[in-house]
Amino acid sequence: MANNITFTMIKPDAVKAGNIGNILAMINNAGFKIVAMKFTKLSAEKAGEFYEVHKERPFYGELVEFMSSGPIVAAVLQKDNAVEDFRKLIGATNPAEAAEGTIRALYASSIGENAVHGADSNENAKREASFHFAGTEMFS
Ligand code: FUP
Repeated sequence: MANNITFTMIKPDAVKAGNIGNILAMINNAGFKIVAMKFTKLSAEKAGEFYEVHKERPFYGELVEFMSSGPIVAAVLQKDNAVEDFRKLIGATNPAEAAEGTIRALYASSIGENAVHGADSNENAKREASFHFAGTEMFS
């Protein structure tokens, strides 16, 4: 299973815009199985920890503020080649550059408020999944 999971969040902008259902439908239709999911809200401290890798980047403060500004949906998804295939489904970080039909092209408004997160490697997928979920909360 290790190489076949990815981690995602439906970010506060997409939750606020009422797009949880649309995004989950796209995830299901693309063949991903939801093996863990929660509707939750990150504290600024938790968001800061999650995005620690970006700590030195100029957008870090805004990113942490945005990601803790409202509820999110966190989920672990299972599929062959999950990380790469999910990155394709969500599209480029900047929605202006995201391919047509991708989640970000459809639902993101800017590079900062870009609707969804997708892990960028198998290693990070595992780390991010266990950051948000206990082993007993995942059902593969
Ligand atoms: P991605 O893996 O596509 O989510 O993109 P990154 O890991 O490069 O960035 C993580 C998050 O930081 C993005 F989702 C949004 C935010 N970000 C900005 O706000 N400005 C930037 O220039 C780059 C990223």
